[in-house]
Parts: sequence; structure tokens; C-alpha cells
Amino acid sequence: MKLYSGPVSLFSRKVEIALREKGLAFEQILVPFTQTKGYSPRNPEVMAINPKGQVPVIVDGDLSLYDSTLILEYLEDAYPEPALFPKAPAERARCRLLDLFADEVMLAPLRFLMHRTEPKPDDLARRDAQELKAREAEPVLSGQFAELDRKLQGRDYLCGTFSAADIAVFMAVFWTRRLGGPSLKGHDALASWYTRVSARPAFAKVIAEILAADAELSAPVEGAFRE
Ligand SMILES: N[C@@H](CCC(=O)N[C@@H](CS)C(=O)NCC(=O)O)C(=O)O
Repeated sequence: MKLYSGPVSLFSRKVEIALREKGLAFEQILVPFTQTKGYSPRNPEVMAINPKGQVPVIVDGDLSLYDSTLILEYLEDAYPEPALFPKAPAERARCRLLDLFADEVMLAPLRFLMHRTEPKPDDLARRDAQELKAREAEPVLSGQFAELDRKLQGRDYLCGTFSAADIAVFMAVFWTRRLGGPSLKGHDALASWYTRVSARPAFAKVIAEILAADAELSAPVEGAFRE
């Protein structure tokens, strides 16, 4: 299997974790990315497969797929063990909803923090305007942390046993912390879950790869991973 990925691509790293959790062998192709030019020049294979031109993209035999959520669902169908989704329809739907919550609902405020890994622009007024938006987004993220904390009361994982929901939500929480967003303080169940999930070998490996890529590519972020 081939995975077209970005060094600091939240959604590609989400797929990488799922592949590692399932113990699947894959060849990782890192597409060009810089903090100033983004995903340019575009990788021609990615462009041929994904009309959106985005990573992640996987190629498995004669199947080419894009979109991290679709890819995780395919991996579950094609390689069911170890399972990353509950079997019962309602539990499975709840797990998918949490994936959507991470990828779409949490991403909405998270986007406003993304400029922080870019080099400071010459136009400082632009940076101030971006920071204003980021400061407005941070309480929204804190509220989402509180919601997740409530869901995790009395349970080790979001859907009972470890699942795709933990992967997607972990990525959104990790990205928030990486971008200097709110801390996990006061959200004890969420903080314990975060520590538990980070210690899984698939996550530990991917976290180390992202931090190494940041050291090479990204501007240092004030307040990143604050306690
Ligand atoms: N919903 C998509 C989002 C993919 C996405 O946003 N990919 C980013 C990198 S994390 C990308 O390729 N961005 C470049 C662009 O949008 O032009 C997924 O889950 O795979």
C-alpha cells in the first residue's frame, strides 16, 4: 500500500496512525510542503487521484482513495482486525460522529490557529488580525475540550474500546496543543485519555515524526503544549 502524506498534515498523520494500529505495511510518500508555499508544487500522483489536490491519498492494489475518513472506513472493511470501529450500528454511528466532530467541528476554530507555525509576515498588522481571530477561537476549543472531558468521564476511550474516534479526536487535540491553544488543565479525564493514547506505539511514532518535521519546517509556537 502507498500513502501520500504531508510531514505536518493532520489528516495524513491520522491515516498513518490507523495503518500502524492495524499493523499494515505501507510505503510513505511525503509530498513537498513548506510553511511559506504550502503544498506547492503539487504532487502529480495526488493531483491525478484527488480532484481536491489534497493529502492523504492511498493506493492499495488497483484502488486509489482520498479523504482520511473514507480511507479509515475502507481500511476497516478490507482489514477488519484489529477493529477500529465498534460492530453495533448505533455505537458505530456514534464513533463516526466523533470522527466528524474532530475533523469538521473542531477544525473550524482550529484553522484560526494555523498561521502560528508560519514565519512572521512582514505585514505585522496582518499577523495581529490573525491573532485576534485565534484568540476568539481559543475559548471555542476550550469548550470542546470540556465536552470531550464529559464524554470521557468513567471511560478509557471515547467509544468504550479504542477506536477510530480516538485517532481523529486525538489529532484535533494534539494539533490544538501544537498550535499553542488551550491547555488540558481542569479536564482531568481528557488529560488522562490524552496521556494513555499518546503512549500507544503508533501514536508515539507519529508524534515524534511530527515534532521532528516541525523542528525542520515550522516557526516555534509560543505556548505550544502548555501544561
Ligand atoms: N477532509 C480531508 C481533508 C484533507 C486536507 O485538508 N488535507 C490538507 C493537508 S492536512 C491538504 O492537503 N491541504 C492542501 C490544500 O487544501 O490545498 C481529509 O480528511 O482527508
